[in-house]
Amino acid sequence: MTHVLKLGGSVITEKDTEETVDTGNLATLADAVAEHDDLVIVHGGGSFGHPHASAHGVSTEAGTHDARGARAIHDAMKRLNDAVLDALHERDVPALPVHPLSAGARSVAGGLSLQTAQVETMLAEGFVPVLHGDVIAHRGEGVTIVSGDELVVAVAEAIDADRVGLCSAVPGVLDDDGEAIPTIDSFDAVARYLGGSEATDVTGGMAAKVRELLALDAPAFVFDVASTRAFLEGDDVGTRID
Ligand code: IP8
Repeated sequence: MTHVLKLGGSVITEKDTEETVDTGNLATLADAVAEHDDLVIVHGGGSFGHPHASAHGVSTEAGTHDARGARAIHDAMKRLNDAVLDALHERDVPALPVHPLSAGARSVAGGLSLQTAQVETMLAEGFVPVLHGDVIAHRGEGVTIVSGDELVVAVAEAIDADRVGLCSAVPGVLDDDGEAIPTIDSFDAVARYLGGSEATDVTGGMAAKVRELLALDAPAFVFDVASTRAFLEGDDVGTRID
């Protein structure tokens, strides 16, 4: 059973303090991951990628030709990726980094093409690939941001993943009473609950996540840190999107 697991940026970083890892959450997640194999991890930007992206005016659609700015965003994401890899290696997880800037591009229309032969080969050889939201070359725009959620969808499709999980700061997609909606099978049915994200988030918050996950063949789940172990054990947790 192949899982793709996204570690949300707001989970593994302290979103309001720049470039600060939430070491407690990262340790809990790394402990859960250490008990499983056949897994691809993708992580978001949190207080590493997003402040740099907004400082340089870069989003998934608005690009820059400023190489220094692009590098500042990419380097911040590599620092967070290193922290994730360190936590995994401390627990003997055979994790390897995959940097999307060097593995893909966007067309003029914004469509993402991502090489995944390295991810497939790493998995086949028993490694755990760890991708991250990044800057990516974008025809006509310079570079734009590729979100962890887009990467999750692209990788899950390419490797034909069985299940996709998004570990987020909340226990699922929440309704107006703050309860996790058990299942979502259409965007319109839940659009009224999908507001914006509070901290700096250049990639669109929960609405963009739900749209992307609905487009996937594999079932996707949105849940919190406490449910990650159960997700990896095959349980339905949080909100199921399919
Ligand atoms: O946190 C965005 O990834 P996300 C990464 O998954 C950057 O939206 C570089 C801002």
